[in-house]
Amino acid sequence: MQKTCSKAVIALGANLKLRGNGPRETLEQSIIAMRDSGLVIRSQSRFFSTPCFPAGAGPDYVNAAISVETDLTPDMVLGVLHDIEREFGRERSQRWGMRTLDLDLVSWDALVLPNQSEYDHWRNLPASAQIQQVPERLILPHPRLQDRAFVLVPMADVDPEWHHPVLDKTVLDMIADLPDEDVAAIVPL
Ligand code: A4P
Ligand code: MG
Repeated sequence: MQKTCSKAVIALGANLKLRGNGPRETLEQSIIAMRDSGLVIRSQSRFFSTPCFPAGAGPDYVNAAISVETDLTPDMVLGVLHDIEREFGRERSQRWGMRTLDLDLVSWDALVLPNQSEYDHWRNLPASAQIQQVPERLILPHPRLQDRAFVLVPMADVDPEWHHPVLDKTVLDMIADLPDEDVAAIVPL
């Protein structure tokens, strides 16, 4: 029987220079590193300039998304992403702090991890607690996905019809739920 691959979306973001390269070059190089690590890249979004969240906390970001196919497990892919973040100079000093490279695993088919109740806990965490509490385990889908135009707009380039297994909405539905000004602020480079 033929082995079926999983399909996942990875969100990329950076707002600091690294070794003389701007954020866009860093994101481009990280995509090559992900490919070299064995992820099969099905499609790649445009690059977008996005205002820093929280507002005023640093320079604008460059964000993008890729859709990948893989035989690896979700935890193995997260390990690959962490290795590449390290290779590209990421230091985890502050939650939501400035970064040379952030790679988040956003979706994995219709998988909810580690289970629905823990996913609900992270998704419903009040904003004040989000900056202090960091999950120790992989949470899927990414619990802030639906709030973030800088994730959803690039994701719409690579997997617009992906269906959120808990919220029962597609990527395009989640974008339509965001304030118009949040979406308009995500500008293709
Ligand atoms: N973790 C659990 N689930 C996941 C997942 N699905 N993907 C764990 C990635 N990591 C996951 O992540 C913290 C811990 O969550 C890790 O140990 C990981 O194993 P992190 O990447 O170290 O921390 P973070 O990036 O600060 O947190 P998070 O939740 O990824 O934050 P966001 O939502 O990515 O915010 N503004 C603009 N314009 N563009 C951006 O890209 N990014 C952020 C980071 C803030 N502001 C931004 C942007
Ligand atoms: Mg992250």
